[in-house]
Amino acid sequence: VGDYRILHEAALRDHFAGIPDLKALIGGEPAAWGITEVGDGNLNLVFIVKGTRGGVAVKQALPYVRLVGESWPLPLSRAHYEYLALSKQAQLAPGLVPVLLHHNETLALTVMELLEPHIIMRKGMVAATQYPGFVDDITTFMARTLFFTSDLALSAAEKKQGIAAFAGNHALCKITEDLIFTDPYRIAEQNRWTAPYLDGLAAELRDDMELHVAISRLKLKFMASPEALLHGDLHTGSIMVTESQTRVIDPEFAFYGPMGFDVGAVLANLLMAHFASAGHERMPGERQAFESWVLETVEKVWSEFARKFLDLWRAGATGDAYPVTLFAGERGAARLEAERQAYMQRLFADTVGFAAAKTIRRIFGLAHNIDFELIEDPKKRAISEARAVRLARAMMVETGEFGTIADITGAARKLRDW
Ligand code: SR1
Ligand code: MG
Repeated sequence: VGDYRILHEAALRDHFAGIPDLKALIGGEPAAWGITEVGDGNLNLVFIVKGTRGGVAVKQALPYVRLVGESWPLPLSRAHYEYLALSKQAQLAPGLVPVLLHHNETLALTVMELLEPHIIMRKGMVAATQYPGFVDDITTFMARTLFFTSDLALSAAEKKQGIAAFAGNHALCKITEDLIFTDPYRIAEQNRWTAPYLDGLAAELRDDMELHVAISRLKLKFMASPEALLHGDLHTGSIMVTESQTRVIDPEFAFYGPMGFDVGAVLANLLMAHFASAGHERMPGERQAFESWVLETVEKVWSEFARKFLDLWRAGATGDAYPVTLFAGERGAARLEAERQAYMQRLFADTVGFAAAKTIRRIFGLAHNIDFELIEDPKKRAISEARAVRLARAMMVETGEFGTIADITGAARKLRDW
């Protein structure tokens, strides 16, 4: 890997001291900079560097999975794909990703604006915080990044170049293929769940052939449907927020895949925050208010995403799919509009399935989320998790029963105990 080395605080200070632009941006003498490693994700090192003028966020890929250790090697090239994806997202959804300041390919290191006072959205939701600007921002991000990298907006040649540019990120895709689409449904060393309460449910998943067919169809769709450039890991731990701002971070899993995988990730993580809420200590009335806001947000995320995506399509379908010459005149316009609606219905069905897959992996797989993990009482945690799994199993196996987003939120409301 050439001159790659892991940069701990001292080495990072020396490295940045030699980069005039960064040195000026941070301000003051490098010896006086405050440097802290703050990474709590599963894969990388993350530092905050602060000086007299300002601060920056620094992400360095490790040659292995941080969560597991050196026994699980992982290519440094993921930093390249993350940088590429962030650059593309900045073009397509300006203001919704962090500003890129510096990238060093050899060190697998990227420097970005320090997002302050933003926090990881998942942490805010564990504290029952509502985010009024979230729906508008995340739906703009998804509609624009997905539409403008799809065959609806690109020529066939541009689209294939896009696919090729991200094709090397297959090791990150493999993590998803294993951890989301395979391991939770079989005995796998790294699986864990809230034992003993969920032992029975874990065994049921391993024996549920209809579920195995459904998850395998989703896996195939994930592997073989390069519809658009995905973020690839769009959970609420990859979103930083204030009450009025949203920034999408961490697209190291980016590749060309099925659009429903990103949209489903957002919906799944909102639904998990909803189910986890019952297990957290909340002020009187706070729980109802938060859970109601989350489900309204689920509804609006889908409806606003669909509206914005369709508006982009109606306004500027410059891609090679659906050639305009085939839909001339009033009859053609009407038929194309009906087809757009059918396209969104198929995308919704994919979204429902992927949302279910994203939920089950967080409860039975390797990587869990703090929405559930911070519920201290294991019995309460298991109750919240079991409700989420019950809905997810239905969404995955009986996807056709969930024709609208209200069918999902309606089912979630029925599982409440207030
Ligand atoms: C071993 S990596 C586990 C998970 O962390 C990332 O955030 C992705 O969600 C991945 O599946
Ligand atoms: Mg991440």
